[in-house]
Amino acid sequence: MNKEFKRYTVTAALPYSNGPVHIGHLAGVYVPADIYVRYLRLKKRDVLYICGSDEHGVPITLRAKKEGKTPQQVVDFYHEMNKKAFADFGISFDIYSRTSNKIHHETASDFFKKLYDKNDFLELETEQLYDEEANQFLADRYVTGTCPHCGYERAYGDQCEKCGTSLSATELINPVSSFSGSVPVVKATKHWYLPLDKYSDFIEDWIVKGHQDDWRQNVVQQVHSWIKMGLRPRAVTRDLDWGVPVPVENAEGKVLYVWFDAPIGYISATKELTDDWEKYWKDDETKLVHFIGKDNIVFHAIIFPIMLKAEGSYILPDNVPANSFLNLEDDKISTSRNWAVWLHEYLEDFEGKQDVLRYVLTVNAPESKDNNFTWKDFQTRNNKELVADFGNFVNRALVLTNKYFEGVVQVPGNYTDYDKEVLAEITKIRDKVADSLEQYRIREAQYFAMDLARLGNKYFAETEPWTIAKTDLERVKTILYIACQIVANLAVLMEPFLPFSAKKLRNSLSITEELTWDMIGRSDILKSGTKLQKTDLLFEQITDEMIEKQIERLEKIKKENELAEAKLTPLKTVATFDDFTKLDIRIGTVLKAEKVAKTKKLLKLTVDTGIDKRTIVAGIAEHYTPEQITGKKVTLLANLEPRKIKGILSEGMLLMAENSVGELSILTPNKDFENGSTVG
Ligand code: B3M
Ligand code: ZN
Repeated sequence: MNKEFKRYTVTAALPYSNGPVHIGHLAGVYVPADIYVRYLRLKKRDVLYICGSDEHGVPITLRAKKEGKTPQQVVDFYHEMNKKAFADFGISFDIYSRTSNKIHHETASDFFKKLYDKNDFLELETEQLYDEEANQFLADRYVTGTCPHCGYERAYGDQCEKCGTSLSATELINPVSSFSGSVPVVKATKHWYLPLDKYSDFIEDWIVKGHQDDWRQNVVQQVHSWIKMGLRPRAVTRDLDWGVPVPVENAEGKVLYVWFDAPIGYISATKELTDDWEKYWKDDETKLVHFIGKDNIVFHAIIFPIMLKAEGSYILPDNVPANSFLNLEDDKISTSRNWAVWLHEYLEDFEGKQDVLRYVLTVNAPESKDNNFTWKDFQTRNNKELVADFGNFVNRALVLTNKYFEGVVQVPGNYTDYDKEVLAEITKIRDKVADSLEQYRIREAQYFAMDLARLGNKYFAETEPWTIAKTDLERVKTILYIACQIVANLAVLMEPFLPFSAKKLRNSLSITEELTWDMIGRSDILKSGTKLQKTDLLFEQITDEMIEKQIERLEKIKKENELAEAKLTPLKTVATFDDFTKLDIRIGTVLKAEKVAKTKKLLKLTVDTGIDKRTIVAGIAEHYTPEQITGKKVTLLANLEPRKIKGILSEGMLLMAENSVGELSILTPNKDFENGSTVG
């Protein structure tokens, strides 16, 4: 664990290029990995940050089918879109490659071939689900059905998203083809299997015994439970026409399983980046780290390591920090339900505020359990922490230096004990941040880093340069010198977390030379005599209006989803014309309305029916206030047998419409008809 490494290969899960990326992606994988990598670069470590689009697999072909496009058109579109979104948020990949390119096809193909030639695969003919209408074998997401473990009715052929169990399509109860909607038949087909069972002891020794203390508990536990259930051979090929063709004879119409080729994508991307790629993958002195989401644990902690081990010349990951999921406003983020904050959309409304999102996502990073993003919290964190703590301190240091010393950093006088204490604190903060980062505790690291801004504020509160300036300008030189050093230290310390703001700070401080992590803590990062630049505020308030706009957008989506998901009430049995003519339906006007005491739902109405004025008790109090309904034209059933409700005699019934989510609406004629008009 304490081994010194010469270089680092850091990977972030390759997102499928079948849709845009959202805040859940950023929070779970790309921001934490980016923070870690930026820190390593500041430490002057040799590091590569590898990512790219995962462009194979059924999610892509399904999306293509839905959009009436070819798979290639789909991946081309989303690859560019996501590449740009990541760049816009400062995710500093050394390469953002893609698995549909040539170098990847060759690399994945060679990898398979090598294991094939060594006889590492089992070649098995098995019964698979087959769609006779579409002439297609149905693996993975081409088929849905009931999960044999938890009973969830929409489990996929490769995994149940409810209980997380990894499945094979033939285990599903009542399977249905996603292609044609038909019930599949079973048909024999040949595939190559990786015998995971042979590597069970290796995985157990390496992870469950070897990494139980330094890997995240969710990862170790998941691996452990897989081992306990017993690893089984797993097919690494599929009958599909989109993917890397299986590079052996008699394998027409077969491609590599997407989860076989995708992790090899990390290797091909490195190859594409540098001729020197082997030392990042095959040298024991390289630390390999996979940042992933929790649904990818088995692939990165069991299957890919077994592939690497079987191949024989590769290193294994030193850690696999897997995050849980981020919810949005207490609801699971979902692409199909449009329940997400899309990165490209965020930038339309919050231009230039990438760091605010990075910050808030890191504060709420789902490191040990699922976490939640709310717009209110986003606003509060920005206004209270970034603006009030961080921005305000920086602003005061710069503004006061401008005010008293024309923006020039002065030569400090003698330090007081308190000055020395404050300066010493910077190094301590740096080391705490580094310690957390080295252990992938990214949210804790950011919290510690913000301590430096808080330290700056405290320093001002204790020293009050604005008061002392009246009597002792010499002392103010020292105070502002120290304050500006803290700002300069923040420009380095915060760079991994808030790269855009760190850059702004460097500009404000006229820093042009390179700053490194180990310089943090020095009291002369910023030279005396430096002239500060005039700059804008580092962070701005986020207003209620901005937040309400976002909340309204989500409420609208929620409504649309509820309507789409709601079921209409089924039709009743036949009514004869005679049944209908018995009903005397009239137009009336509500003269008076009041709540019925001790009930939630009831209003007591006085209604002018044209014939008489009568009392009707109606169950509409949750939908109309007395004020809203008074004076309204309504439609009522006038000859309903009177009935006592809560001790009040109700003589008739208001006719109401009810929609699929249970909202009620009165029925008002769309011309101004007099009371007593008949309806029929
Ligand atoms: N594309 C799954 C996902 O986006 C997959 C990751 C591949 S990493 C090699 O969740
Ligand atoms: Zn399940």
